[in-house]
Amino acid sequence: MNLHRSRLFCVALLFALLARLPGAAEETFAPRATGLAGMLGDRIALFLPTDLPLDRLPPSLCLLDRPKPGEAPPAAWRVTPAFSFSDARTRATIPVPDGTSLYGTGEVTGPLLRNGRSITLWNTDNFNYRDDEGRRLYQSHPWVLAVRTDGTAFGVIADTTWATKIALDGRIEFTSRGPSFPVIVIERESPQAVLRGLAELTGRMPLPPRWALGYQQCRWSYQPDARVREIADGFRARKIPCDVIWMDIDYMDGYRVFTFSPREFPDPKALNAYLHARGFKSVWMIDPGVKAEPDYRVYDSGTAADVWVHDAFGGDYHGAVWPGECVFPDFTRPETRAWWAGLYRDFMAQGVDGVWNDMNEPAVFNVPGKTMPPHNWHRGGGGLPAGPHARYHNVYGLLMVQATRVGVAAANPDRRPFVLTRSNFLGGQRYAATWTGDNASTWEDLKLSIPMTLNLGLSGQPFNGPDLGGFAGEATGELWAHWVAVGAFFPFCRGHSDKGAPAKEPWAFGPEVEAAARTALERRYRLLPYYYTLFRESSLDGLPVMRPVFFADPRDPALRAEDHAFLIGDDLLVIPKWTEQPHLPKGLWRTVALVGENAGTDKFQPDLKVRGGAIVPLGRVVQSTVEESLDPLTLLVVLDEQGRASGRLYEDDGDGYAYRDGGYLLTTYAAVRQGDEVVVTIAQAEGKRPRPARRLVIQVLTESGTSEAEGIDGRPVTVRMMR
Ligand code: NBV
Repeated sequence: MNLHRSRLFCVALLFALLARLPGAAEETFAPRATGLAGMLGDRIALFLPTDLPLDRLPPSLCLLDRPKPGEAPPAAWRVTPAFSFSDARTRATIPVPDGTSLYGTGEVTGPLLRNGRSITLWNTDNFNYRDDEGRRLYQSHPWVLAVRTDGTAFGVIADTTWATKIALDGRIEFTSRGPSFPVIVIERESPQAVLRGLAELTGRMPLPPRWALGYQQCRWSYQPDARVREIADGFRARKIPCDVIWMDIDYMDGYRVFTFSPREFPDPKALNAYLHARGFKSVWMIDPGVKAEPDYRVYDSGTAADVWVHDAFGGDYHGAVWPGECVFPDFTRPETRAWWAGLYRDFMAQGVDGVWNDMNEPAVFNVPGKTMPPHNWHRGGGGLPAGPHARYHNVYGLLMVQATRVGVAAANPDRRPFVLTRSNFLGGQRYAATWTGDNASTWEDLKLSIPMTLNLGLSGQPFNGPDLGGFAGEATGELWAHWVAVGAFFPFCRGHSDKGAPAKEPWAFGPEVEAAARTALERRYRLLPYYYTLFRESSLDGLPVMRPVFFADPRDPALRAEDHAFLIGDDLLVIPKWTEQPHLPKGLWRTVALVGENAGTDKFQPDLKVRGGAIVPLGRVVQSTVEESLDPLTLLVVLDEQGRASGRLYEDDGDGYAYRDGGYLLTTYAAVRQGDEVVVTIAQAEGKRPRPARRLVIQVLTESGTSEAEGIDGRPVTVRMMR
């Protein structure tokens, strides 16, 4: 009874607060002193307002560990937040020196440089990025990366899950609808070092299976199963590389999650076996909304385990999604997460390779705000306090994919899970990859997809990308070809389409576009050894795979706002065909051709350049990552001014966990010019995996062309340079 009354009181209070908040005019904020300030690690400081003592700190959903502040920040500490409070909003303001460039803030739309922008953190099912022009999307990252004019940088986390506005006009300001929150500042010598700090605090992306780096084909409406087979066969018949076919909601029985349509997908195991036999993997969608229908096993078992989110009055909340009236798992409860994880056992046993969690903002049809009411009630547990949906809304997706990942991992303990999520929160890279939701087949969204992907990477989420070709609407062949040509370089590389839209498979637009797609994807497949090496590094240091060009020289002001050209790792520069006067890093960069293309004359393919001083490992063109691609292994060498270069190649089983016990091979190759020759040797090798007996092809790119030699991997190879 008491519990019920206190809940009603909370809800009433919440209503009162929420009623005052939307569109509130300028208010005066009462300043609050900083209470505790203490160091959390190497140049990382925690700041708390006076009304938030350390022992009252709520558990953090983005941080790996509960903060344990040590000594006070040094006297010379440069970035200190000012806390204030007014009208039930809490605020932290962080001064920013003139000329500082601001980034991060997650996946929202807009240019790479976030200065002058205002962003709302309130996860929203935002079809076509229509609400607020996409300044509020499916995920929340209360995080800003700031790069000063001298190239030094700092990053700020506002550790709150409540609806929050980030204002970036001349200062960084987080204004939250929730209670006081901690602020964490990372102060380091470069943006890269700040991102390493972010990973120290919030964790890294676990190494994905190698197949997840291949091209992936999706469409809402691949049904029945025969259509899925036809699409898969279409790739192999046309020799367009592809690793994964995706199953959208169409496979379910009346959109009931964890079921298969008896009419259209009667034998998912056989379908998966068909795909596997042809070198494909399959990823299948699971939404959070569970049809509220007695005798449906998921509903019955969830009801028996008492897992559903409650409404303000303590009953199960009901809302409409695809299957009709649904209930929603309360993922704040450990019991719910365990129940949810358990559902994947039988599901994965059908031969499912990966899981796609959609609609997990959570999206609800025909209600204001397109989500459940803010006064719904989550019961928490395991250290998470009970609280209203307003508190847990932004982490609903994160908690869902945390449970999904556990379930997928437990179902196949010898395989690395692959989970894709639409909704997530800062730190969510620990559980799932992501994509940028329902974009449109427009030039505007193609261009936007680059800064969006980059800023997600600068917010700790390296494994992401847009729907290539655009989800909604009709794509012209021209647009689709340009999109796949540049999209072949995104970390997550998947073509997708809305149900009602005309076909968007690579062959849907005629021979010219099909050929462009083949070239684009063959380029990606040749580069997969380089990508896999970068993914492995990212799983250790948290740096993005796709990087803004200013990473090449954080002191060069000209690079700070480049929206179109980007880097893959440190060594590969991608310059989309359609970009005008891009700002490119200085120094030596040489154009490369990977599959005989001529980016200078090609209509679609971006210009690709390799950094002077780099060695980039390449594989053969294969149709999927199931095929062996590293015999021969090709090393692309571009010498620096001193006639030297080096680069790394990471190899392991491509799946499973043997790599954790040393079952990998990390080779550092080095090249040195000696007179008319370049000698390539192994400078360092690490790991217990034996070096495969294989051929090595060395290609040294110079101003006057490419000099080539062949040898055996593990032995020095000498290349005679052309005169
Ligand atoms: O499941 C259907 C779609 C899916 O294809 C898309 O990728 C998601 O972002 N889903 C949204 C639900 C309906 C969108 C209109």
